[in-house]
Amino acid sequence: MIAQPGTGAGGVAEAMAAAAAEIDGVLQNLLPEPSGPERRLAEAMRYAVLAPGKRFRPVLSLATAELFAVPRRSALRVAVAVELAHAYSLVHDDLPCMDDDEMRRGQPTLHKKYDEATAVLAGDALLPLAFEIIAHPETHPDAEVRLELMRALAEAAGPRGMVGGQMIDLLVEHKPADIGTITRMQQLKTGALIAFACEAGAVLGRAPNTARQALRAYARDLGLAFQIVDDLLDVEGSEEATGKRVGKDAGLGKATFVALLGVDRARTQATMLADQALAHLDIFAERAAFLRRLARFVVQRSH
Ligand code: GRG
Repeated sequence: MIAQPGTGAGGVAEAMAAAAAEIDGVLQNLLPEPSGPERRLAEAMRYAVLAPGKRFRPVLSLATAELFAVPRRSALRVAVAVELAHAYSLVHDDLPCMDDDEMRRGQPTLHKKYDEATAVLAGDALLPLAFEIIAHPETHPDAEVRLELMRALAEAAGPRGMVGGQMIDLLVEHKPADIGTITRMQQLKTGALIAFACEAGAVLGRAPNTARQALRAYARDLGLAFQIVDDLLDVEGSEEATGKRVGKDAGLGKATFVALLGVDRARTQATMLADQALAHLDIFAERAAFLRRLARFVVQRSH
């Protein structure tokens, strides 16, 4: 179990840390061991993935899987696949041809620590590893369930997901963009993988359609709130807390929720979205207590 319903609001950080430790244990086992002439690749993959991230997306997968009594081993494999896909996107997002960042998760970005070609290859290797893990029978005995997970992850990562969102992101740098464009960009770039993370638990548990739709709606609102807070942290946060450079959006003249709405309205909007996310969990009653705490964590977080 991630957290008992009785855990107070302050318990969310501890519950997330405990789940993150479990996720990291599985990541350690499933990432390739550095050996042979290609050992540099495995070292680079481990450097990027095992760095101290929040593990927010895999924690979401574990929490939704718990709603449907999915065996922990299955849920952890999918959770790890989600984190690998996320880590790949961060490695590529940081490259000089993208955001050109020097710090991530409190340490030099992968291309700074190693080199650009190694960072490209490590990112390239992380995404197929995610699919390889899902495709393995240990993830779920039913091949149709595994196939559905693979299709959904492909959609979340591809042109109708993260990569599509990244394309819009690059196009709106130094250009005015309206709230509709920014919302679409964030739904693809950030929202799609968060939606996959939430729905994956329901797919593993062969949940009824109503439950899946509720989780999709929760994830949609949560993903947008998460991104707005990410934009706010770029303005109000510190490099120490976030582990990455701050103030870069304004420096680039980038259209973000904060640039368009201002800090106060952006915060109000994030809180409203988190409240909306909670409303979608009503059908799960007390069983969704931890998912509710995660929604509150999203708007209260400082990193
Ligand atoms: C496919 C070439 C190519 C690039 C992919 C999609 C993409 C580029 C990058 C998206 C990565 C990114 C910066 C998304 C914004 C979402 C976001 C807030 C990321 C940071 O997530 P956290 O805060 O990070 O969960 P940690 O380090 O805690 O995991």
